Formats: sequence, structure tokens, C-alpha cells
Amino acid sequence: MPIISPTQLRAVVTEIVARTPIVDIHTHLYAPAFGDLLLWGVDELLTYHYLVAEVMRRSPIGYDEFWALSTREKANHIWEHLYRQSSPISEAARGVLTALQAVGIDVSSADLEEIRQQFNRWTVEKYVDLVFRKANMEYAVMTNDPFDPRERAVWEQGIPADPRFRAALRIDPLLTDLPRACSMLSELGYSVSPRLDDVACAQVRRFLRVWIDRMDPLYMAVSLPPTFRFPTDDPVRRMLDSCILPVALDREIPLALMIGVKRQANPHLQLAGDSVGKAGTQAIENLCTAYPDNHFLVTMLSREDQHQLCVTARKFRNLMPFGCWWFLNVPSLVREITMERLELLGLRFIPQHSDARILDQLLYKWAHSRKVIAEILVEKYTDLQRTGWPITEETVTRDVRDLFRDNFLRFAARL
Ligand code: RAT
Ligand code: ZN
Repeated sequence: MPIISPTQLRAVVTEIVARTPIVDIHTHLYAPAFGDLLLWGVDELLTYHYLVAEVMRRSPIGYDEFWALSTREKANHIWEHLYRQSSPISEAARGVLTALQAVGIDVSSADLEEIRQQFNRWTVEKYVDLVFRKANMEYAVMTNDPFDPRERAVWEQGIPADPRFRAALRIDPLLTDLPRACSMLSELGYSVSPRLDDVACAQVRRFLRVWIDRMDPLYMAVSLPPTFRFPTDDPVRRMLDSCILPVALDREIPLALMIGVKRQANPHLQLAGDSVGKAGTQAIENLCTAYPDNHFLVTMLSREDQHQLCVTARKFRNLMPFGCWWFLNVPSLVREITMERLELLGLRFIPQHSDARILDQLLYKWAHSRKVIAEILVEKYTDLQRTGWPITEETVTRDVRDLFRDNFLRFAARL
């Protein structure tokens, strides 16, 4: 393979970053077989909870009045206040325009009705194909919650495998709301007392195994508050020690910990009402030490935790940092965090996930991240070239593939 010259470097790296397919390890998307659970189209894009939070800062509408509107009316309201009365510069607002442009929709008239009409030409199936092709995605990992009755019904009736969507078993109530988890488990035929005695732990393990067999998840996942600690004297420790981690080890699936979310800081905002808090990495360090054979995928929500997470990952090979999550998924912070990770961990981390809730968001979240990642790689390869180190198309292709796909698959024992 010929060595890339300094003058060609930017073009070659940008092209390789664009052409490498993505395995998106955390989304809230669903395969079309899940029916209405798969959200797509301009009204869903505009009513994304990130934009709901933003419109509430600009328009005088009351919370109740806003929530009483239909999706279409909410979209009209957001369009009026965030697009017509102001320039849509925030990451979430700009993202809608990137997504529309990617599927060939002309936004120059700024006319929402006209944009809506342009969606009439697609069926959901056609649109999924188009989005996956344009975003250059290999597959998206869903967030699959066996405690959600709508979703559970789909799994129980059986769905055809769809290679574009893979499962992740989401288990938040087991760790964040044990009394509720126990009552839901009892309704599902697993009698579990909140004391988590040996019988109860066996039932939780059985529940997890049943759902792992049903979903074939790439990992189990939980999102946790900044106050998460391990070990503790409460049943959370037993849930991890005696239920979740033994099953994860036995089935060779990682546990993803998403740490730092303060749920419902403003409940009036509903899904948009969650906030962030600093957590520190002591609990992760303790888990990685106590369970060296378990694999932990970790993302943290606060900017202040990012450096410590990198240092902790240097100490534990069973820890894989992933993604610039939620409020961190803005170009300035993706740049800072990805640079920090490259400098402290080399190429062994997972730089990004989309967290897309609406199919079309794959288009902007990945286009924006790809741009930042390509720029950073150009800077780093330029520094290497200056030492005389040879950079070839083959080495760049391998490195980008590691970042976008193989680091995850290797860590999840799927490669
Ligand atoms: O990013 C989001 O959309 C959040 O609302 C959450 O879903 C978060 O990513 C989570 O998975 O808990
Ligand atoms: Zn999420």
C-alpha cells in the first residue's frame, strides 16, 4: 500500500471515515416489525425531547398547554419558535436540517407544510433502507425493555430477525427501583421479594436468561444516577453480585453502565426533564476490580467525569468507554472528549453512539460526529507523519474500522 502524502492526508482520511460502516451501539430505534414504536419523519424529528427543552425557553406556552397539543401541533409550535423566529443553530435544531437535506428535502422555503408533503413518497420500509444507506450504517442497537408492555408483546409474539436492528437488554428497574421491579416481575410470573434472598436471586437470573434467549442482546444496559455506588449495603449490590453479573459472565455479554443522569430535575418537561450530575469513577473501579472477567461498557454524562473515565480505562482492560452521551453530543465536546480519549487510550475505545430516538436522526448524528472524528484523526496522523511514520490507506482503514465497529464487536465477544 502506498504511503499517503501530507497533501493527500485530509482527503483520504475524510473519505475513509465516510465510507466505513457504523455499528451504532446505543439507540432508541426499533425495527419496522415493532410497528408504531419506530418513529420517523419531520414531525417526530421536531418534537424530539432535546427540542422540547429548547422551545420551552423561548416560547411563553404553559407546560400543560404544550402537552395537550397533538404531535403535529407541537411540531408547528417548535418550528415557529425555534426555526422561524430565530436561527436554528443549536445542535438539535441544526440536526433536523442536516437530516432533511441528507434525504434530498429542500428546506430553503422554510415551509414546514411543504417539507411534510415531501415525506409522502416513502413507506417506512423504503425510508429505513434510505436512511441506513445514506448514514452508511451496518446496524443500530436498539434499547429493549422487557418491562415495557408494548415492547414485550412484540417479542412474545415473535418477530422476524432484521439484520439492521440488534437488541440490547435494558434492565433499569432492577437497579434503580427494586420495589417496582419486584412487583413487575411478580406479574410476569417470577416471584421476587425485595429482600433478594437466594430464591429471589434465582428468579431474577431465570428472568434474565429467558430474555437473553429471546432477544439475543449484544449487552445488558442500565442508566444510573450520579449517586451510583458499588459496593453498598443495600440490595443493589446483591442484584449485581448474585443476579446480573453472573448471568452476564455466563452468557458472555457485557454490562453497559450509563452513569450521571438526574432523572426528572424538572418533571413538567417529561422526557425532556432529566439533567446531569458528576459521579466519579470509584464505583467503576470497584466493579472492574471485583469482576475482572466481566466486561463493562461505560459512558458518563458529565463533562467533568470524562478524564477520570479515561484514566480508569487505562487501568482496566475489562472497561470500554463509549460515546459522547446526550448533552455531550455537541461538536465542541465530541472534539474535546474524543481527542482526550485518543491521547490517553490510543485507538481502543468506542468514540460515539447516536442515541437516536427518531430514525432520521441517524443521518445528522452520524454526519456531525463523522466530521469531527475525521478532523481529529487528520491532526493526529499529521503529527505521526511529521516523525516520518508511514500512514497508508490500509492503516487508516483498520483504525477507523476499530473505532466504528470492531472495538465494540471484539469487546462483546462477537468478532
Ligand atoms: O438521550 C436520550 O434520549 C435520553 O433520554 C436517554 O434515553 C438516555 O440516553 C438513556 O438511554 O437513558
Ligand atoms: Zn439512550
